[in-house]
Amino acid sequence: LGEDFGYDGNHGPSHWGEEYHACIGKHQSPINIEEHNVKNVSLPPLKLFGIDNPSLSFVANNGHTVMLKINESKAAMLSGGPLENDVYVFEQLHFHWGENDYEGSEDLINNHSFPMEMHAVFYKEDYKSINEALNHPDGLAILAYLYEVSPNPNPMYEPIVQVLPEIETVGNEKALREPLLLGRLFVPDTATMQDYFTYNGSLTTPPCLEVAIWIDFKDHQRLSHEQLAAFRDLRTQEGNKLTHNFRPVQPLEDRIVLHNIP
Ligand code: B30
Ligand code: ZN
Repeated sequence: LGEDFGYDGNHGPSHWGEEYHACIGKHQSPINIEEHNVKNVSLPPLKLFGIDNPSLSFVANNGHTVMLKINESKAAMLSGGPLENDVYVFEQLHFHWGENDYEGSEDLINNHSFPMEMHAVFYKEDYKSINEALNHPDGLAILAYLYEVSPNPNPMYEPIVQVLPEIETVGNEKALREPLLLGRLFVPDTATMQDYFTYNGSLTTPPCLEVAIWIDFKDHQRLSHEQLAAFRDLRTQEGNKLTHNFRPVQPLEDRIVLHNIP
């Protein structure tokens, strides 16, 4: 809360590097993933644990996104795939969106933007807390989900969308009315969970630390226009509508994006 960054004008992404030097680094996120430029690999299975227990959770408006956290600690864990035998603990999930249904995702696929992207942020268990994990290049693993517009609302997201009007003001938080099954948000389709892109990058917001192993699922989730539009009514610290909160893509530099073939 209260970080001095935004998505427009003097505080916009092109100015972040003035205050946060890591933002002009060479391994930044997001990126444009060119499918003809990826390296196909076959990694060990990516595994999620603990996601079948319903968890009490709350959503908060921090002025740059809406963030969902779970009341219990260690509600979900991630391992396998590019993480090998390391275990990562769920910390929070949040969303990035645009002012219309044609933009809003942070990572692009073949230069194509999607109207929304969800980030599920996990920290490496060995580092004990997210704050300590931010000091290490393998500190975070972030699952990225891309959305498409669909004619019908996605019922899995209704518990979140329905409380958005109650957290329009920065600093507001609201418990979800019902316990949430994280597994329903994370793996709607187990069959496609092993089909993803992975690369090393950064936080997409200041301080832009280069500490994240990104895992972008190829399969897309769906939300209706009305569900997407509800996010655009949230307010920033200054009281303006948070109509968009995606960072433009950053140079790939010397990195190689891997595509895991299931
Ligand atoms: S992202 O997934 O790359 N967009 C952080 C984690 C993931 C991403 C961006 C940032 C992060 O942990 N930042 C430092 C902690 N934050 C929390 C936050 O993200 O919201 C700082 C804070 O308040 O206290 Cu602003
Ligand atoms: Zn994010």
